[in-house]
Amino acid sequence: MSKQLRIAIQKSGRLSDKCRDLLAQAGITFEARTDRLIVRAKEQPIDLMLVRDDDIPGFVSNQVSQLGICGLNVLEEKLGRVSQGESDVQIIRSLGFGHCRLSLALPKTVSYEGLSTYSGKRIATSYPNILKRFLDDNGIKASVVQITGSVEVAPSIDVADAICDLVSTGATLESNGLRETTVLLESEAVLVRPRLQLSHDQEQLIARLMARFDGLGRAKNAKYIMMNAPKEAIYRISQLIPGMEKPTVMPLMYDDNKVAIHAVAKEYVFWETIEKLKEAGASSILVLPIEKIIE
Ligand code: PRT
Ligand code: ZN
Repeated sequence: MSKQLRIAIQKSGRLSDKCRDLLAQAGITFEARTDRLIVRAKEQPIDLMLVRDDDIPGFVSNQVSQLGICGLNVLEEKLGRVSQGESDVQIIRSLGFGHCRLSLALPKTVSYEGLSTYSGKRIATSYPNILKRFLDDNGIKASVVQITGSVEVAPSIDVADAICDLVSTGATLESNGLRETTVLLESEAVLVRPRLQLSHDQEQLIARLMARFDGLGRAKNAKYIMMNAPKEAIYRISQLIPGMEKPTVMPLMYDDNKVAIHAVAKEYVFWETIEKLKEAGASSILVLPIEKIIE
């Protein structure tokens, strides 16, 4: 049974840097630049497969790789309703980057009167499977025109009457005179693995990686807050700090009336919170980033 764990990520594209950063933060680093398909990690029995994002679902499904990172959009296009558990591939983490949505859009000149507006229309897309499922689910009969790139220009060159494409800011639709009407799928990058049990070593490596990802996830918005405060303000202050567990309270030298308060705030600390801390009597407030939280 194999000891080596393969992780498939996008070779070059919107997700590549974020994937490498995430792995690096989890302590797994690879040669910075390479044209090879498989790169060995420096510290662990882990190989990185650098491939097109479209190949990642299939590689994980066939267990060519035991972990993969790709957009939910690609995953559900290639393997069906994975997020509803209908696949031999399982989503084990949503990664909080690569956010976008798969949407239907019409030329602005066409008025939208509900989903039935798409009946009988030609819809251009690179996501024919998700689109067909959506149309079937909603009882809409339309023809799906499969295009691999520049979907947004299809209506203007009369290849289609409407499109179904990824949208992030909406600028591409806007500059092509299109209006988003319906979101089919909200997507972000997800970490996937085969549903079936892997070798003991591979399962152990995955568990270790997950613990590291969770430690990073917990630390994402967390801050370490330090301040001085009058003794009588301790309770008020502990209520102001978001997501705080018990603070550490320490005496201050040469000042019996004040204490030092140290605490981990597990949620985002807004400027408003700091201002309220000051109003409650806190001074010398320091807010520091936290790299990892291991519980
Ligand atoms: O070469 P390879 O096949 O690996 O890459 P690719 O060209 O197929 O994918 P890539 O790198 O463009 O995108 C990888 C993944 O990033 C996608 O599968 C999504 O999960 C995610 N993602 C996030 C996006 C966007 N945001 C996005 N905005 N993918 C594409 N777009 C495109 C969209 O297709 C449209 O053309 O950006 C345009 C719209 O953007 P806005 O901001 O104008 O709305
Ligand atoms: Zn692709």
